[in-house]
Amino acid sequence: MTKKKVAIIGAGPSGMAQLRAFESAERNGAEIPELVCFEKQADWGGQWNYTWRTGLDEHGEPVHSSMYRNLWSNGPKEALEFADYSFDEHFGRPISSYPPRTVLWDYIAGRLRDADVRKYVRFETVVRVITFDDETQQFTVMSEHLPTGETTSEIFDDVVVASGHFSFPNMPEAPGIETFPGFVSHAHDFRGAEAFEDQDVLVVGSSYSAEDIGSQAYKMGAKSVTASYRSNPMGYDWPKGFEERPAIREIDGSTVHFVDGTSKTVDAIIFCTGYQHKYPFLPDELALSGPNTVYPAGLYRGVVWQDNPGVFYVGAQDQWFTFNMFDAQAWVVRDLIMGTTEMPSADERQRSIDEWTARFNAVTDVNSEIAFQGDYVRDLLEQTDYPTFDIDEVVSIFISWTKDKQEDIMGYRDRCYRSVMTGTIAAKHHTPWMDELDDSIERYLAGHVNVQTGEITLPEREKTAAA
Ligand code: FAD
Ligand code: NA7
Repeated sequence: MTKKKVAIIGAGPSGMAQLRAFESAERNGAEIPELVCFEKQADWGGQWNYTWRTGLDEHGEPVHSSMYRNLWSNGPKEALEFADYSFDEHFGRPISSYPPRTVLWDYIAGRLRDADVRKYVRFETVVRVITFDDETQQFTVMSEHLPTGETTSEIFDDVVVASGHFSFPNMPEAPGIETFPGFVSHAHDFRGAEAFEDQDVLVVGSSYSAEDIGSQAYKMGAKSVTASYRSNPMGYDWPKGFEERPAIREIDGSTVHFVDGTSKTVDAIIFCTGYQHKYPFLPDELALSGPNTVYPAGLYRGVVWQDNPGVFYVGAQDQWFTFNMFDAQAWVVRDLIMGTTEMPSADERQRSIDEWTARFNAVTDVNSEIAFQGDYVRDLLEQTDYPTFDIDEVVSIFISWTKDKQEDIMGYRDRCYRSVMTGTIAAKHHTPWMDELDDSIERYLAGHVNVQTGEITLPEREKTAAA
């Protein structure tokens, strides 16, 4: 019998989880399908593989990453830790609860370093078109190798879509914006706030990006930061110079008028208005669409495309849980593809979708949404052999984290949590987040702070450079 052939689109954390899931089955003696993972960037890590470019990359391809230079984890690492590869195992000692991007990239990549799965990834290769043949029940995947422009068409039995959904901006209209003489951008193209020093900055939106890009601007010395909300303010106890206003009514030159009758003159406007589900390589009957939610419509167990169970999505949800949820999903997808778990009938899948949709519709607030996602992950873990972990503890970490932010929005990243996987208590970082302007892994892992003198021991390489 010929081996099944599986296409994985994207080698971000979700695609990497899928590779790890198959590799773990192989390590346990199973014969795994033939795998091809297509990744349009030159390295893996998805959003965590930062690129300085905005707009189009060196190949004229839209830049995938919405990441920025100075990003530090916006949630405690103890909530995203892999159950099969702890932070202790990777770093050999406790690290803080909110590491910068470079450190998280190192952790994600570190898990696969000895796993021999890189051979499955075709880097700098973008998937352009996928079609499904009703007769053969197979997919044709057309891809392009970006450096050479060479195109290839191949047949696959299953397709795992792991291309992320924080890449295509949702960019609304604002009346009069065409007269605005300052800087206008979307969070997707934001790479750093240093240029906002002494400027009046407006961020539009009231979710993670508005909160963090506004905070970055404040940290880098903006004269003022204003956040404009459509539905509800973030409501944090913002420092002086940081305030929230309701929706924009109109923009007149540099002056932004809000619906409450107030106005503010600003130098820069950054739309932090979220992203679209967009899968330009898929025909519309296979492409997920709709709002960014914890239970997107049309997916059995959040991963199987109900109308074509040869298409799987990993990481398509709005995310409280991230890396360990992608793992749980990838393990379940692996079992369904390999037939270790039988694919339920369309009716059974629909019954499950209806049941979970009803539960999702009963979600009323942040805490119940976190608990909902916890229950969802628990349900996945019950289906597969991914190492189980204490979901209730992760849910309570998320709830404490939301309280930490209410108490100190500029200082919450200095707090420490206990690992659900190993019990290790996070180390206190040597420098408060607000004062730390260097987010390199070398600086992050550098020695320790002398509590008497406040002196930080730097690694040899930096000592030499400084001499
Ligand atoms: P992505 O990371 O987006 O990776 C998708 C991959 O698919 C990319 O490598 C891309 O190049 C590739 N790809 C896309 N289209 C194609 C194609 N057609 N052909 C070939 N390859 C393709 N999560 C946290 O847990 N903590 C945080 O602090 C945090 N901060 C974030 C900050 C920002 C600015 C953003 C945007 C997200 C943040 N997230 C955070 C959430 C983040 O999305 C997840 O951590 C994670 O990166 C999602 O992984 P993914 O693999 O699903 O998608
Ligand atoms: P989100 O979490 O999807 O939030 C989008 C925000 O944009 C949200 O506050 C929306 O307000 C707001 N929005 C959307 N459309 C508009 C318009 N037309 N006008 C004003 N405001 C609008 O996206 P983020 O970028 O913050 O976060 C996505 C991921 O990136 C996340 O995982 C982070 O880790 C990083 P609403 O509340 O719906 O009225």
